[in-house]
Amino acid sequence: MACSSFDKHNDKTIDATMKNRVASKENCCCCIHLLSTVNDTVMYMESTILIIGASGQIGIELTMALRSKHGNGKVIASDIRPTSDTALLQGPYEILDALDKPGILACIEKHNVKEVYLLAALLSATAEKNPEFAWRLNMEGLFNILDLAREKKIDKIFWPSSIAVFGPTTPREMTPQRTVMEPTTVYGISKLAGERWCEYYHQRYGVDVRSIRYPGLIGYRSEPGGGTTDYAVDIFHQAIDHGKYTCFLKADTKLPMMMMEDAIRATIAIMEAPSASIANRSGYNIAGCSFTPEELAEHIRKEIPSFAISYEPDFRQAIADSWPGSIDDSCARTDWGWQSEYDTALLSKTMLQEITKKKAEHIATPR
Ligand code: AKB
Repeated sequence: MACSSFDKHNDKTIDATMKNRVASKENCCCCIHLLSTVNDTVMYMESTILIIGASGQIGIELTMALRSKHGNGKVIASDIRPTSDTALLQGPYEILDALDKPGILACIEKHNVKEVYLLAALLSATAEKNPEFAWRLNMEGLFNILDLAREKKIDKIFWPSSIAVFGPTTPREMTPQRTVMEPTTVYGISKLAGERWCEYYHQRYGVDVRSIRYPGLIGYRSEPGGGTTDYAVDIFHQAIDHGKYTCFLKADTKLPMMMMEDAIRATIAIMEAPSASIANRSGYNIAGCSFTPEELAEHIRKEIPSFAISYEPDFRQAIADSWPGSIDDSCARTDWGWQSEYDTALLSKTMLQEITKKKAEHIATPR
């Protein structure tokens, strides 16, 4: 929702005080208008939010959520390739490479962007196949945005971290916010380094950057892309389509997971929290639920009794084995009021219901 004074300004009638305050930037309680004069007429442009990597698993849902909150025109979705996704095309869509700083700056200036959600990254499994590029994308992409904030081109950044910052020497259960962190994957190393840089840019340059250590994210609207936790989305599609699933992790591999609705709520909540309440400028632990493939299969059997699961662990098993089984998120709860809503039973039920509904709609309206 735009701030109430926006309506006042919306008809382009700017009062005398406003006119006197003409400068390049105007702070208007919760939104910022870019002001300039053309032939003595004050022009303004409402500030916008930019999502880089909007076509990914989180990006699509975050774009939808932020657009329904602020309006379609206020949220610029962007990704490296054109999209045919109708949700992303409800508002502005830009082709943007996270590694192209001049391109990002041009987009920021064009749309008067003040907040950036940087989601473009290679996830754990894909990153292991191309470590050099993963390191480059995950780190250079972050520096581009941190530097734009340091240069005062933008005011606020969201950057996702992950449970991958932890490693085999980390306490596995109820992993604390601050603990031993020796990640063994290139993705985890890039996220841990990124967290330290976020903290550094905040301490040294006052950059307002906020971050969450996402667990595995489970959603029905968008596909995951290249993570170790992806099985927990695919399993629902295979259960509905074929009644069986072959899992690339072992039956007893417990990992922290979270329903996408919870993850989006957490992301928006941390970004809306007063700056003073964000005591931690690296990444916050947040917990949803934890389960093993076998436990998830049991939940699926409550709806599809004949569902069968088999196990063929691959290289992703070693990644999963290096990660925690459950997370202590008390700092996020205390600092900005985080509270998850989905346990494994509700997650499983919602996934089965919504995917079934989506598939039925797709059959009813073939493209
Ligand atoms: C992955 O599996 O790589 C991601 C993550 C836990 O960050 N879902």
